[in-house]
Amino acid sequence: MEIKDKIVVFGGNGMLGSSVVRRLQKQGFKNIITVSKGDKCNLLNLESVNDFLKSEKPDYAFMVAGLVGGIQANNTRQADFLYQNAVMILNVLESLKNYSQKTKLLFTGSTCIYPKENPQPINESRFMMGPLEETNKGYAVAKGMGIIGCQLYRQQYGINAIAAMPTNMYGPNDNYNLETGHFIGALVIKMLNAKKSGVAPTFWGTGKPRREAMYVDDCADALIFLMKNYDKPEIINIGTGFDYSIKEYVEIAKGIVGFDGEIKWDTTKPDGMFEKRTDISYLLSLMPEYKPRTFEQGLKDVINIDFKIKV
Ligand code: GFB
Repeated sequence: MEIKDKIVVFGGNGMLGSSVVRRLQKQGFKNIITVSKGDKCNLLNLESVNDFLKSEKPDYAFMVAGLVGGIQANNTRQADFLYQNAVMILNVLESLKNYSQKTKLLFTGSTCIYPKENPQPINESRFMMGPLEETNKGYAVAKGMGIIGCQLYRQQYGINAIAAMPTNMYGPNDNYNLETGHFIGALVIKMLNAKKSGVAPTFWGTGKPRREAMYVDDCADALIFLMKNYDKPEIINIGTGFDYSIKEYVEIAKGIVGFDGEIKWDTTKPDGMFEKRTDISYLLSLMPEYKPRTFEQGLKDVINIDFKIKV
């Protein structure tokens, strides 16, 4: 990747996309075009994607756009998550084939594509090896199809498409909507509110499921590394390698925010997958310097950046 190369970031306004842009800029890249919902091109429309790629012909494209959300958004809008995520990646692949075959594409899957149950940590070989978690079936099928799409467009048309499997993320520019967002974003808001009001926050489920939590900039750095250095069809996990239970995250956040009151649990809400810790040995074998930050550090960073509060 040369500094002058043209780089498109589909989904450039989202949490991950904006982080990719930030980290690319930090490395000196200047020729970056961000595409987000409602501007430049509509990823749900093939003609629109064709027009865009025909005129831009980027050297590199990060496909991190998608309809995303936490467990409740996924669970209640399964058809939308299936349709939109499937169509977006298929349009990008088909359009690259039609008009920009030299573009290198990096597509992000997700660790929730792996089967509901796995030996821990989850190795890349688990892809398509079992039944999916019901709460995010639509999203997982669409993202899994995107991965197969990358492999097949490479095989048939020689498109250099690679696919990474990021774990759960949080960080600057997260979705802080308590209904549609992910757990860590909700944890930050609920804890800051509890500290301010003294009212007991309510979390979802039993608190027993285990999750990784990756600071988004750590993921973006790994994605940029892979864009520069990885050219294979095999998927590659990007995680932290360590996880905590939801209850443990709540305890850590209580300590960092300085709230020591009661916590309530709404067990009518789903738990989702029990655990999904990633095996990151493949990534580490290529990028030994990869060192995701601790959750404690990341939580302090995001509260500081997004809420201007020093904790
Ligand atoms: O992050 P999250 O929404 O998604 O939920 P998933 C993680 C866990 O946190 C679940 C619990 O066990 C929730 O029940 N939880 C506790 C809460 N309190 C809350 C809360 O206030 N808000 C939320 N959101 N969760 C997603 C998939 O699954 O993982 C997506 O649905 C995506 O497809 C993403 O792939 C990475 O980790 O369960």
